[in-house]
Amino acid sequence: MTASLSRQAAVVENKALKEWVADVARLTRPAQIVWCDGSEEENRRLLAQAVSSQVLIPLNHKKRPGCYLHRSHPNDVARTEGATYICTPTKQEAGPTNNWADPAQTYAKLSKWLEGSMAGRTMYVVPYLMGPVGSPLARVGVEVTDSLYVVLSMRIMTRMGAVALEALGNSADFNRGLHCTLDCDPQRRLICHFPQDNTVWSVGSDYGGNALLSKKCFALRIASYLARRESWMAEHMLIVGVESPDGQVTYIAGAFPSACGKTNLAMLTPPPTFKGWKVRTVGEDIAWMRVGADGRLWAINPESGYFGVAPGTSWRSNPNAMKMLERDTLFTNVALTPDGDVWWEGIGQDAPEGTLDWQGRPWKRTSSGKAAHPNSRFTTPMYNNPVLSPKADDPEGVPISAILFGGRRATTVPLVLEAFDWEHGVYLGATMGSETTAAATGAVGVIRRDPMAMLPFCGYNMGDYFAHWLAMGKRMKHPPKVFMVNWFRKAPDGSFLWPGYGENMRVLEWIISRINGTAKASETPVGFVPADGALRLDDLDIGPENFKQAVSIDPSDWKEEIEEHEKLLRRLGKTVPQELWRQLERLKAAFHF
Ligand code: OXD
Ligand code: MN
Repeated sequence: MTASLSRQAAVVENKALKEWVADVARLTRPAQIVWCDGSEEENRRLLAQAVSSQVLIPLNHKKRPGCYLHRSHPNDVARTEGATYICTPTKQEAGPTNNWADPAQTYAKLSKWLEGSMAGRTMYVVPYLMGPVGSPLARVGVEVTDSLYVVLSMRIMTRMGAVALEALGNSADFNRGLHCTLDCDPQRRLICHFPQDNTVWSVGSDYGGNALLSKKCFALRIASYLARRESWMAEHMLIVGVESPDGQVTYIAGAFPSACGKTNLAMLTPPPTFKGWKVRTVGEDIAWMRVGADGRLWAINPESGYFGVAPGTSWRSNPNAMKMLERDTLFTNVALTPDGDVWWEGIGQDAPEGTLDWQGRPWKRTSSGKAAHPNSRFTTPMYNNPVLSPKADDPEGVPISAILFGGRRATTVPLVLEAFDWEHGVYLGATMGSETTAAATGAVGVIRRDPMAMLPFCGYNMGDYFAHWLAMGKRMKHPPKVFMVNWFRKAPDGSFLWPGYGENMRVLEWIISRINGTAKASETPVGFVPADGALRLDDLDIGPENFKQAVSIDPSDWKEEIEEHEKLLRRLGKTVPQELWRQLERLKAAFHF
């Protein structure tokens, strides 16, 4: 270790942190240790290093100031759920939806892989704060990593450096994240969580969700475990504030599986006919929520940046995102145009001649493959978002009036559906299904049950998670109303029945009117749907027939759907709360099945 670097470490006074970092260094044996302070100067230095070591390609700084392109290893382009483990003392604690491994054996196995793994390389220590400074929900994590890409991404995604050390003080209560890229070999790739130790060890991948340990690993898998123990919630949810023309703001949280439009909904631009309405983003991926003294559910976004899916983002689908991406953004696995700009499928114009694909190979419109990887991403500070909510940095967070559950379903699930009450809402979330996307490795377009969009992210037994949701409902005097939404329903000819994107404002307006008790609904066996004429369709290019289909409940589809619900509850086993079985029976009886 050089003298200057040891001086940096010396200013860190937290004994538990220093000891842990020393332990990791003894195991991985780096040539040097760099403690990150989160300063501008440090960022400039690390960016220059990333460019000279070809971790980042600078983009055209006239067109996109402060923007860079990163190309990941072609075998490392998405979260790898098969290599993701929950390591609890018993398999039962992890439950049937998680891969499980014994903690002691896993530490031993990974320690062998990690022995001397950073020899000749730099080990970065990245302290970070999840949540606004001073929030009762905020928590500290420290990620030790050998990846410059991870450090630069963590600086965008979290409040990183001195601010985190200050929040930590002398406490030993921080998430211990150890990340090592190793040789990026899928055979030696494991993302292991030790909830009892508030620890994550991730090796063999440099991809976002596997390697930015603040995100899925800490803020969801580990935090969901801590949240149950401490009576709060860590959820895969966006948070938006919707302001009506009279200035009333309603906060809504929404759980959607990966790559199902959370970022677009969180930054929605209302259509022209919704004059005076504003949608502002508090968060677009993760919500931490607690019951406030007023008996309502209060939410913060623990992150400070967005790691969003690039393909499909355009001036039409998400103009706010396009503005946000004009500067200070790291792009991963998008295509590169000859003038040093980025391109992806669905960006709204054709790729110019001479475009290179996500692996740097010449690409033509007639090429068989995609230019940008379907899971290519942008990493950008939330402060770039032109519609960022002024509450995004508020330590108290925002009070949630509605929770949405949304999947990607071509059939069965209506455009919007209101649950009868909290318990019924928990049932709808618990049994929701969605078509798989490119966000994780594996087949795309297959319907899988993804309870509360947390299937890949719940750090403990799913049945116990449902019980926690029910218990949280009992703790709230004013629980949010629960809705199911589906922007992706299709007509028999395969076309979408609903235009989606900004037009989803119409659904949000109906939801807000239901909260305020002013909108009409029709009761169906599965919940309330908008009554005829209750959801505004003015200036919209879809016929009333399409809309009718989009909100219809087809008993034969629901017969199959309910069979899938039942299979899921059986598979989850004895931890599933009786309340959910009761809901299933009620649903069957309502349909006379
Ligand atoms: C994400 C995901 O990156 O859910 O947010 O995969
Ligand atoms: Mn996500």
